[in-house]
Amino acid sequence: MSGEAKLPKEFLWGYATASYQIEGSASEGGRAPSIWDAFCKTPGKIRDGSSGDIASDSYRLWKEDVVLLTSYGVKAYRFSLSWSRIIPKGGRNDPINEEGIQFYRTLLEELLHNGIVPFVTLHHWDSPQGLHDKYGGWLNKDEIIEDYVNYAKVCFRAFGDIVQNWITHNEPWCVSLLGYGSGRFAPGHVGDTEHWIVAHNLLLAHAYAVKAYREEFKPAQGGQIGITLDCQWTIPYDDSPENVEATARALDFKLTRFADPIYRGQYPARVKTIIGDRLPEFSPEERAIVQGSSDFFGLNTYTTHVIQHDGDGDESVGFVKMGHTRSDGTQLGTQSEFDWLQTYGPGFRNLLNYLWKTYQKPIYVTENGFAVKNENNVTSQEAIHDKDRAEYFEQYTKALLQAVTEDGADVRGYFGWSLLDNFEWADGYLVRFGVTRVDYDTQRRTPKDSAAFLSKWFKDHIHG
Ligand code: PNW
Repeated sequence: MSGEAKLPKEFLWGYATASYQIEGSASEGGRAPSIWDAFCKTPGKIRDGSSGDIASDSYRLWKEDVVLLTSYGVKAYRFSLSWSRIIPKGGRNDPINEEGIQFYRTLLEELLHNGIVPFVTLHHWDSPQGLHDKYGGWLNKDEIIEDYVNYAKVCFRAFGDIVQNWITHNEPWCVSLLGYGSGRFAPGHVGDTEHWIVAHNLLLAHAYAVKAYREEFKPAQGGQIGITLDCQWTIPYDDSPENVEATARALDFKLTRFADPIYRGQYPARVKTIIGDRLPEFSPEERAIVQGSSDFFGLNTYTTHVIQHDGDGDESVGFVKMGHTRSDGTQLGTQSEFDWLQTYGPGFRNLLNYLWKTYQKPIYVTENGFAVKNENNVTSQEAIHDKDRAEYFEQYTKALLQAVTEDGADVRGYFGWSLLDNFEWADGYLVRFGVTRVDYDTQRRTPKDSAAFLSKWFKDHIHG
């Protein structure tokens, strides 16, 4: 492969997972329920009526998962901690569950032993049900900030000597909008006011946890800490002024509303104008703590959306219609199992460039992946030949390489979503994102073709 452009030697690649989606053993080892355990028990919320009670059984099979990661040749692994495994009731005066600490400590040591760099997410949606019952969870600003910061500090203390990469929250947009706006995710609230409050409180909790890390732990531990935001690239349906404006608005309502406070200290003007006084304000002290509170840009991205203005549409996304159909009637790319996801590599390249130019922070792509259409309805033997997923990764790695080596974007890592088929939230086990097939009857893991593609691609495209 000599002569061909390559990623720098230090570039990290691997896979991402999340505690509630893979661990199972929901009532084992001292763990107490999270808001997702409760949500799954509400009839009608999960499409196949399932839950994460067993999931991909990784609480028991974690060692097999590390063997799998090693066999794939990854350099890094992103996973999340279950807050209610570590502090079952969740609060700052509640007891710590040593068994939970031990579980993650052992996993971390095994990863390091195999030369795999851990990226640890503190909050990937499974906040303790105890705090939700006690004071309304993310809606209660003062309480949740204190309890979240306490939880974060427990983790920095327990693992910070061997963890150098921390992520505070995964996708505050999903937590707030889907949890407290559309109600599609836990805890299932519906409305147009709460989700702005929750988003604001997530930003503050993140910022105060980062402050605590930087002041109390970083001097000795020396790691980095940041947040992961989700964003899809947006392109206008046509060049009409209203669709061009709608495209900028779509980005503001998805991304800038989180990224601008964090990297620039303020909410975007377009969002303020539309949401008015339902958008909470930062006090000067809070603003100062939120601004500059991420050492890197953690990015989850899956697709590109074609945007049209939609005056009567959904306020929460900025009155836009999102799709994949261009004005000439063609589709952007290959359709996945999800309506919202089609393959479109060039959008990924544009997004990386946009983020690097706009925020000037090193980027880690903390999730990127594809759900092959109908993969759940075929046999394991058929599913492992996941051509559409491998082609997706082929396009996205190409875009990544171009963004880094041709355009100069500072991207330092890439995590495919996901290591394993797992519990896909409101879609239960019906939608699969894994590069590894999981047979849920036996929990047997079988590598898919896409895993082989990524292993080889990164082997060939990182400087030795
Ligand atoms: C991300 N949407 O979630 C999450 O971080 C993962 O836990 C999840 O499994 C993965 O993407 C695949 O869905 C999303 O509706 C959930 O646009 C919903 C959306 C996007 C991302």
